[in-house]
Amino acid sequence: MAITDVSILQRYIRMCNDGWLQGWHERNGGNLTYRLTDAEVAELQPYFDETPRPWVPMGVTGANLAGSYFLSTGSGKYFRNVILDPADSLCVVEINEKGDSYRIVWGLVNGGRPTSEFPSHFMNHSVRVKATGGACRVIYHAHPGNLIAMTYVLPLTDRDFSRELWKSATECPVVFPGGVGVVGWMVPGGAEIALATSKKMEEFDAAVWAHHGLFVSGPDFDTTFGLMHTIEKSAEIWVKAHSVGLPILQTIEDDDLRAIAREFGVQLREEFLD
Ligand code: 2HA
Ligand code: ZN
Repeated sequence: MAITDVSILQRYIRMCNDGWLQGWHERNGGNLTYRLTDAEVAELQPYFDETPRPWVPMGVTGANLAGSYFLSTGSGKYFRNVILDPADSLCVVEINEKGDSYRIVWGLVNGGRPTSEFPSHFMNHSVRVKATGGACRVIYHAHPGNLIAMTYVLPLTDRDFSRELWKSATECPVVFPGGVGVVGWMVPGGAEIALATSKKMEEFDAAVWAHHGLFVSGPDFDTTFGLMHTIEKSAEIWVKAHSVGLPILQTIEDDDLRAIAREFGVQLREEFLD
């Protein structure tokens, strides 16, 4: 048996490849992290390096994640290549007892470090673990083109994006009744954008990065990939409807959104409705 036979790694690799097939990961775009369960760490442990690599400070602290282990894509690695050579593209990292540093315990066999967005992933995990009573395990960042296009023409507010996305496909208010948060344009890769994003993630399970992409969170790969997929599908419909050259004649009205919420038993963010 090889480490790539371990179920959690197989499912992680599949999600990377699914994102690639959707066209959300040009070049080295996007990144994925997964917080391993104790049982999964035990399954992977036999494959860990004899000597872990040195501790690396993250510039952010998540005390509630001290001692956790994460699967992460590597900085500069291409989602397209993950399925061909997981040990080159991916790593497992351990978080120290203060929750402010990581060390690589497996993977990135040809060198490298976890995703450049690891501080954002880590802080998002920290706040989502708190917000979901420990249920959140997956943070996923991608570059879906239609959603990015919307960030050039809509006001960059949580309310505007949530409303337009809810109204662009009937299932949206059911899939993300809390709406989406929006982070204005910032330099990616550091502690500053990590803190701004995690602030949104205290309230939302998805955060748009203006002119860049989307962060989503969830308890498992299906839900998290499904959230990315649903938001981008809605954005695709929005872009098509607004670029076809005909006036918008009808849409899902606010009372229709309320009716969906009633029928499906979800709580829409009331302050986003007229
Ligand atoms: O290159 O997506 O945000 C990875 C990224 C940076
Ligand atoms: Zn990105």
